[in-house]
Amino acid sequence: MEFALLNGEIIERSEAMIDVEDRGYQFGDGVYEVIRVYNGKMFTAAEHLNRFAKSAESIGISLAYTSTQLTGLLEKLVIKNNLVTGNIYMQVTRGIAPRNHVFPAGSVPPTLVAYTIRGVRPFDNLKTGVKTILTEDIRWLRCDIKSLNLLANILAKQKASEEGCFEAIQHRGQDVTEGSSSNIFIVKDGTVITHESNNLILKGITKDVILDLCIKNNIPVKERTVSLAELDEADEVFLSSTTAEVTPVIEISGQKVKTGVPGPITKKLQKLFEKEIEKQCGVLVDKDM
Ligand code: PSZ
Repeated sequence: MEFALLNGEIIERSEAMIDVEDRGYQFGDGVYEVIRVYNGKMFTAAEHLNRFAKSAESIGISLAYTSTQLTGLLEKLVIKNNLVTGNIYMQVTRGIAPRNHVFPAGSVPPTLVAYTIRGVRPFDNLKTGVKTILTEDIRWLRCDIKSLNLLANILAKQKASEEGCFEAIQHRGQDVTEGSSSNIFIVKDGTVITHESNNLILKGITKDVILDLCIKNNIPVKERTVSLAELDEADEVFLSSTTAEVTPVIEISGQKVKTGVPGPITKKLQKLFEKEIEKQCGVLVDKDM
């Protein structure tokens, strides 16, 4: 039996029901997080819960739980569902109210939902890398909020999928921003470069782990805007996300990145990232690389 968390209570997932007038359903009026679980333990849980609280606060939703309380509830959910390797999906919306763009008057309680999804690490992609396309970034100017509104991201990802690619790399004019559900990095002359964390991208938890690993291991790293021309001429390109970890990008819009195989710095960061997982979650048994 699978369980879900609904407003602080762990119940059977099939019994977790949401009203049709939930503002998440009608307006996408809410925020979410995806947390990776390895060996039954949450990876970078504090960082995800901190970003969750920040996203909620930035749109005026107040969470009824502290990060410590939420951690406890999610740990309980992981145990109840016997989750070993997979993800926790969690979202909060502005709650249930008669349909109106204006926030509901009075104190409508937010709707908080979490459930788990089983899923092994993406070994094939990690090993051989992925193909990508380029697409104009048509999103709003608050991409730092992990909003439930994902239409532009979905359309970009669908376009990539239809072209046989894993991800769409978005750009605003000549500036590379991020993937539809990942952060983008290039390596040039030994330096790792990725977009600064501002309103134009999501401040990825995986991105921040990678930046930290670079600094600790004397790999030169810079956070600044990367142009399409620089992407074109990069020695290596990789993407990062909670589920994709450090995934090599071997092709962009039909053009190979260098010789079209994962580069040495990308592979080094994959190893360092694996060590970081093991530090937090214990030895990985299903290592394949
Ligand atoms: O399962 C999946 O496909 C996931 S889990 C997380 C994501 C995808 N994407 C997160 C994300 C994003 O949606 C955008 C627009 N930019 C960057 C990221 C990476 O953020 P982290 O590293 O926090 O997952």
